[in-house]
Amino acid sequence: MNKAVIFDLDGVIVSTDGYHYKAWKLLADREGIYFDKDINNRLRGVSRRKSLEIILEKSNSSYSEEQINEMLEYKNNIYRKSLKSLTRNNIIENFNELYNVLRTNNVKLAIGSSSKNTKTILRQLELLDKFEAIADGNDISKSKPDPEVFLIAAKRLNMNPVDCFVVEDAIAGIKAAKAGNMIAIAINDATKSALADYKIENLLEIKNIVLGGKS
Ligand code: B16
Ligand code: MG
Repeated sequence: MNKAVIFDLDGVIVSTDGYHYKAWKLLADREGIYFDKDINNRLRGVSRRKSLEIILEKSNSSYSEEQINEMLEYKNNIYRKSLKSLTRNNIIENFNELYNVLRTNNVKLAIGSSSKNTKTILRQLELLDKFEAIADGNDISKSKPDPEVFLIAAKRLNMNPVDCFVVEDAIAGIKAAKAGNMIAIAINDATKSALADYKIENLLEIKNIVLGGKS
């Protein structure tokens, strides 16, 4: 039976969370809005626009569409500057080994990320040509926990959702995988989700989950 693994990007293959935090914090400070790491944690897997809406919950002001767009651009420009320092050395430990084992066993591999910067990040990590399909923030109208991004990835792989494993670090991403009828593997923050089919500490555990005894 054909199997596929759809990887979330931020928090699974690379940790850009610190860069997101720094950029949102600069915006929040500029606007005089309280922002901390706990609020930042709620932005995991959530689209840029929805992330700003969460940050603005702490503000009493109302903002025009033009101001919102300016804030999104301000944050994204800062974030994109920090992405320039990413190299393949920033790939999360054990991902490359896992990737090679899955490829050797003919498992189809895709990316399912909310980020509109997915291709830039993959290029920096020298991983851009390494996946059979990429679905990202530019493809979707509904952000995780909606399953849209994973369903697009499965379709591009020509796979049935039930044969797809999704690897996620965000609770919203686990909800999205389950809403899409996929098998959800949780790492880091996502292990708090009761919906996860598997909870892992190390990416290499995925070898046994997907391949069983075979490796
Ligand atoms: P961008 P993922 C998500 O990536 C991040 O976890 C989330 O913090 C971010 O707001 C979102 O991408 C959008 O990113 O501003 O680059 O479009 O975890 O789905 O790979
Ligand atoms: Mg993530």
